[in-house]
Amino acid sequence: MNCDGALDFFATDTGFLSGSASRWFLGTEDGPFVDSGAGSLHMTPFGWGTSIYDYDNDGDADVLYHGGHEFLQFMDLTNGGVLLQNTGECSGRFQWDRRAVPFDHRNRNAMGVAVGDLDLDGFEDAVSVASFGVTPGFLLPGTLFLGPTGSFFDFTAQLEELWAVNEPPGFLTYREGMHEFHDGDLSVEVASGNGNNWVDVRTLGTFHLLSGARVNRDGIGAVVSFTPEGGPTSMQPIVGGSSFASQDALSAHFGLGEAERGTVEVLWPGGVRNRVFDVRAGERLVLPEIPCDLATRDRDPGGYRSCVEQALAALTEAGVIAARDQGRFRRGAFACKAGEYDLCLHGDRFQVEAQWTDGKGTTHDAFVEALDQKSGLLTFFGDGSPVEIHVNVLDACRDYGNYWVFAAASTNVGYTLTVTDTLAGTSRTYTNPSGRVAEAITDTSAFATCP
Ligand SMILES: [Ca+2]
Ligand SMILES: [Ca+2]
Ligand SMILES: [Ca+2]
Ligand SMILES: [Ca+2]
Repeated sequence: MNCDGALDFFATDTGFLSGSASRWFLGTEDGPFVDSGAGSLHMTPFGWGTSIYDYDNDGDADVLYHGGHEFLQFMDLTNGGVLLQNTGECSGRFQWDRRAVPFDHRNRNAMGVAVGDLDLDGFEDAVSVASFGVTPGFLLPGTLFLGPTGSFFDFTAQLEELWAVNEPPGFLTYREGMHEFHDGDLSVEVASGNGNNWVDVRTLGTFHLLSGARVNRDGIGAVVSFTPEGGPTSMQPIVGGSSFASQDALSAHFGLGEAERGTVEVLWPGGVRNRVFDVRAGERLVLPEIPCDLATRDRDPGGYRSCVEQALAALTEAGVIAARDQGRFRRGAFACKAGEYDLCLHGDRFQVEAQWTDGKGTTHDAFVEALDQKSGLLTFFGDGSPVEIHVNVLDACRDYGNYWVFAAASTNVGYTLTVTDTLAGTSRTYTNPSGRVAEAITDTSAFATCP
């Protein structure tokens, strides 16, 4: 809910009647959840069915919930259907968007809630189901026991008396005739949308389709993350039985706000991660489990690459992905991931790294710093030490049909510089022996891998 990389949850409670509120709990990096309270709302109504989704497609998760309850003598009518909007961009602070649920559901004993994009317009719609309904008869103010609580919801609070102390004294009598019960019903609310962009990601586990795969076909248990260009990362778990007696649509739906594209990453049950770059606004992506762990890539690049290639061939053969889409999954699997020792150039395509050797013969990784899309600096000795190598990877495809590697090193330390075209899976290595003044590298035939 606050886009900090730790999953959070929303828990409903009996609200006005118990003095506690439905509220969200924020995950922390090392495990425990923090009760963040109800914030400036003070108090929120009781709830049953709850869905966490980005109803306004602005890039953060909002909360929709319904709830009613029969307490023998009276019935709780406090919750007319509540949409709590995550304010700003993933602030994790919520305000009540009263206009989002214009129909007053208070007389429906709504218990089930599910969301999904019913009309495929890119905005998720909401369905709720009530176990019964009641025509208001003898209404009591809901804050009678507690209030007013100072909450925005005070004025929605109502109770319906079902039984009353009547003649003869000491007996409860059902208030027959005061109100009328009717069967539960289904409510469908279709979002009217706004101008924000979205993507929709359907996870597809490939157990029994690919060797080494472990995940069920719906991808239940996976956590999908989306990072819009220039925006914070939001997460959505694929959950079976998403709320009370309900099931949300099984796709992960993300709002982009005004962003045009972003990166999807999925963490499958068991720990394997897959990525897809450049997912475009309005795209409905089917994301198959490619059971090759990115974490093994550095340790065993050849094994990792053949695992991915075999998986992509098998998925194409099985008709799960189109042959023309192999390239994007390949890119997601192999692309450079920037780090302290890994320099990414030309987006995430080229990876530059170096190892140097000290006077005792021990090798160390060089620190990297990007300058722009085509160049970067490498230092050997850590913070504040002089720049040892300046590297350029130049796109000379148009005129010479090649990517070029140019580098200048002002050192006589021994080093090995490796530049990899992650998309093509080919590397060039340049070595300087210890004690020799390094020569400039002007490799105009480095990668014949255009475009
Ligand atoms: Ca969080
Ligand atoms: Ca939102
Ligand atoms: Ca928001
Ligand atoms: Ca819709």
